Amino acid sequence: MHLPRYLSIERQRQVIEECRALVDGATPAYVPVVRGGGRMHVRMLCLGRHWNGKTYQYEPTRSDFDDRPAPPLPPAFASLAREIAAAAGMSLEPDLCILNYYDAEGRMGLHQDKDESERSIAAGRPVVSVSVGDTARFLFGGLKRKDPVDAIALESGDAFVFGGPARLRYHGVTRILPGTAPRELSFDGRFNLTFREY
Ligand SMILES: O=C(O)CCC(=O)C(=O)O
Repeated sequence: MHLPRYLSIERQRQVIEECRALVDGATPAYVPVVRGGGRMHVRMLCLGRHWNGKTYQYEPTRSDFDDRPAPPLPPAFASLAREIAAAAGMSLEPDLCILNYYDAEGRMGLHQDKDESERSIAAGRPVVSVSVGDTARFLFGGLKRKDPVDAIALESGDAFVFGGPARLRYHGVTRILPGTAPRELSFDGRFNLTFREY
């Protein structure tokens, strides 16, 4: 479910402020190198639990990078995710968030979010995605990699929720449209937060 402009400009501003502080904080965002050696095209910071790009598993500390513990999920972020899940008619008890910063060259290949617990995925607990800043060209496909995809513009303040039978649908970001963030935000690039329940 796509919830365009779910966040007011004021709430977008608050999310950006918090994200900026987190990605440049004591445990900063970094560019993951994944299994096979490829560098991702985002700066990533996992909150609550760390997603290890080498093992594709969650862990408490960043053993693929600097061994620092994953910073906690801020309570205000967790309640935002619960609120959005409810607005989409679903329920989520988020215990982790993957926060990604995309610059003008940022992108993310088509993938499934399937590293959370079997219980969570089987229950169809949704992924709640929140975007702020520049618009992204987001692809949302089917349950198989080769299924047809819809291209959706995710704009600043948009939420996107996929759960239930859609929980394992392939998705990715082909490009960022630089300079499209609302001018009032004085922000270049894009933050995307995906909240999940392990
Ligand atoms: O940036 C987005 O909209 C998608 C992010 C994503 O697919 C992920 O973090 O798994």
